[in-house]
Amino acid sequence: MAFSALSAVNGLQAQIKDSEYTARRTALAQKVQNGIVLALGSPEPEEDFLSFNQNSQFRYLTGFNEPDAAFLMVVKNGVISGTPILFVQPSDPAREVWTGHRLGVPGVKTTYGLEGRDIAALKHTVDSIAAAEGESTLLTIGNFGEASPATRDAQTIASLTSSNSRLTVKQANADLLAVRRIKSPAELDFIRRAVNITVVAQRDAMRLIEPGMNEFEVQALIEYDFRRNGADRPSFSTIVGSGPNSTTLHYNADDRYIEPENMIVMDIGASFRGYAADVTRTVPADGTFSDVQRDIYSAVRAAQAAAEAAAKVNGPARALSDAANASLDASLSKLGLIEGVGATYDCDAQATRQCSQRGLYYMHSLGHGIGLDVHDPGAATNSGNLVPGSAFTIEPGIYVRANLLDIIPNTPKNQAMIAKIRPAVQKYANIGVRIEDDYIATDNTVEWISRAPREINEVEAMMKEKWNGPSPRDAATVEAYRSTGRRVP
Ligand SMILES: [Mn+2]
Repeated sequence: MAFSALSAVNGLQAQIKDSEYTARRTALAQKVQNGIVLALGSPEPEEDFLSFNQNSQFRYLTGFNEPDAAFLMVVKNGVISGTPILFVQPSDPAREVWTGHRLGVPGVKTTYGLEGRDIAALKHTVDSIAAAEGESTLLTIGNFGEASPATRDAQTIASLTSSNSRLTVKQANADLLAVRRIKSPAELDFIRRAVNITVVAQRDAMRLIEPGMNEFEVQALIEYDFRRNGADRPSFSTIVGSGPNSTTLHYNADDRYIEPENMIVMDIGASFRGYAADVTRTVPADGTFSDVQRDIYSAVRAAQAAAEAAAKVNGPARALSDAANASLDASLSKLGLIEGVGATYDCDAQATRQCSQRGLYYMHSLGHGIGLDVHDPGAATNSGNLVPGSAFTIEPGIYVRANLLDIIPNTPKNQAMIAKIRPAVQKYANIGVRIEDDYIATDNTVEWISRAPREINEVEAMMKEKWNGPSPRDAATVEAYRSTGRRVP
């Protein structure tokens, strides 16, 4: 696969246009065919100290960023019937002293071109539309976690339908997720912005890091870079994991003092206008890879390069995982961490199942889609094809946990394996490496868009640069922020 040259991101689309929101709703209508679609926005956070974030499904469908909203449209034979309705909180100047501006019902028409109604009228509206249309299927989009107690959204749907026994409720989350798989040019621009900001933070973190520093100092710089460049927030909890913490996949306590011999995994992502980046770099605390660090790092980087080489537009995403797995098997075997290519172990104490020995060190999948969610629907690196408009990560890793040999089921086969791999596990203990990059499939190429240093010599050179304050703000990014409305005035 040929990666295209670093793309200039200048022809920025200022925002996602009304016509694109209409196209998204039209695509959903086509998918569901018939029914009343009801999407629930996120509630005002109950804890005072949390910021409001609209859920991705509602944001995708409406672009509306206030709490306690709902969206309703009637679909007949795959076509939207009438004008969709956006239910919002009323504008109340006295209350807005506390909450800030609310668009209010009249603003819905002028800002969104939808019919606006007070959220208090939701139940009445559902009942009357169901009666008038003779429609009996309510297609719901929201947070319907199956865990008990029922989520707020599930309770809302239950109360909406409690007095209307003719209404059958069907979840339509999956239908909307399917529509979200392929990103529009405007969405890809937002993703690029988020990625560019994240790359700046990775570079600055490499310049800053030195032994004796705490993980939270690195986290603070990363998140400072995010916000000062216009990111909304981190798109997930910033992971800065040093030494043993580098082997914990979702470590985010970020409060350990960094020692000279540590590897440091930095798995970070900015969110820009709602769109997520997800970029991981792993660096040696003292700025120079030791031999053991180099062994593991090179194995991970080789697996990533193998996956990249297998990435073809419209080609199967599975090919990427296959290539990475083959590369990791060869490397792990050479390092003595597994008994050989394709070797297995008993993954339960009854020895009923065999698992790849590779999985002792690499226990996650190769990648995932990125978009409004950091784990977004889309042709990721384990299923489907890399169709144009796919945005995804490739992120192999090797994590040698110090206690690995103590947590493997105790069977004869495993004991034999442990005897063979113990020296290598001890040699590489507490080294965790993940390298994660972001990619976009265009019409004719798969483009690498997260160009932070990643070869060993590049990382070492970046870490030798003297820390001299954060990188200057990028003029194009500032302009992108200025020209990108939040739609809600
Ligand atoms: Mn990721």
